[in-house]
Amino acid sequence: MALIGDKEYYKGIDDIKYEGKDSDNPLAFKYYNPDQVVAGKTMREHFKFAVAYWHSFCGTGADPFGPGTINYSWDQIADPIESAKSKADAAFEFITKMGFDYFCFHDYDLVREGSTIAESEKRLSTIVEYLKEKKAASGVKLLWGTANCFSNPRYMNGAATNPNFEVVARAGAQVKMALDATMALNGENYVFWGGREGYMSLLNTDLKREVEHMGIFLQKARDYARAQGFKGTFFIEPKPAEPMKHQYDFDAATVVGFLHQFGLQDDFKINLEVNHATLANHTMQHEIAVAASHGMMGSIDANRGDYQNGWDTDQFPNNITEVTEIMIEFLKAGGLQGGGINFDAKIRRNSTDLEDIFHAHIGGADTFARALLIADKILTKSPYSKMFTDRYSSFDSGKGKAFENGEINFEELFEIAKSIGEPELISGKQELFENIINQYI
Ligand code: XUL
Ligand code: CO
Repeated sequence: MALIGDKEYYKGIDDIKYEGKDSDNPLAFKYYNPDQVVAGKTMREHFKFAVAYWHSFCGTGADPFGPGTINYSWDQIADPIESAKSKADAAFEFITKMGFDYFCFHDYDLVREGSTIAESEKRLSTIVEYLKEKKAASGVKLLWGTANCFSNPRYMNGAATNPNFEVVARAGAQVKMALDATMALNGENYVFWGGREGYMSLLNTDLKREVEHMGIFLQKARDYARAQGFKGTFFIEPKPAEPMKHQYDFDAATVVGFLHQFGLQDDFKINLEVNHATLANHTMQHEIAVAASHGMMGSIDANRGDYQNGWDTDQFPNNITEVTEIMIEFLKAGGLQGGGINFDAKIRRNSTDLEDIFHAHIGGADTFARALLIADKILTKSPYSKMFTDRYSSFDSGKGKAFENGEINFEELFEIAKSIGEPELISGKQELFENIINQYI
């Protein structure tokens, strides 16, 4: 067997560097220049790009119609710890070559689950010790950890929302171990994505009771981690459906309400994923604006969906117009609270060359970088910001201001309306707004 730790996995591919937009080198950044300052911060600080362990080192391209097309050498290693270490070596080599600072994981992306809780715990703590060394040697950090409480058949009826308490307890044990791993690796945040927290049929589902169980579960998880000294932020990642017909964390607005209902609003923020927004019939811009309006814009899972179908294709971002509009909301929100840009995206099943995973991440990072540059120009150099604020200028003084301050009652509104007569029509100028975006692209 090859010497674990000494092997080069992505042979022939050097560190990816910024070469500028005129470079024809497919293995170079054209726009992502980590140290370039835009809107007061370096690109590296704005984005905190992270690689998703599950897609880039576990995903084989298998789909319901056929097996995977990518063979990872570490999957051939029978011993779970040796396999996990080999995978970690590859992961850290890749992240370092990309020049990114972060990774994200599910517990059993790191190491195969054991046949008992005790065995899983032992495996996790062994690989966590190894990852500590890898982190120290490379400077790569953990953006967030999470627990995969959706793949194992035991979770087929849900994890925290399972109608069987035994499964809820099992999920609690798993989340405890994932929290322990995240804390041991100095994870900056912890994510809850309610993979099977939802239902297939209301005929057999007590929705109110299940949502309450989820609220209590999250309170207890928070209390445990805080008692252990975890200072990071918890994120909920909304998704409206898939794998369940209906998922409880439907979208940002639903999650905001849920967090307030269970007193979680001070510890939790939202991790928004582009493709999940699409599936909820929202734009990502809408989701960011909703989360930001509640001070909960925590982190982003970057990808894109396919607008002709209705499932989670997790493609790498490449749509400049879409991401520019996302970056406008991102900058207006003052960036992310604690999180970063995690590429929760996978290469296509027929992308089978070693370098394809590099092209994918380069394209994703360049799309965000280019969109950030454009959005910053739009907000600071174009007429956009003035047009935007001018739309609301009637609330900046006089009676409008008094209304905004809550100082005008309904009788007074009635009198004001009578004295004004019919309000004039003021154009929303949508086409001009859209033209400005295109002009700056
Ligand atoms: C699934 C998804 C997950 C979460 C983490 O759609 O996005 O990978 O990001 O569990
Ligand atoms: Co995600």
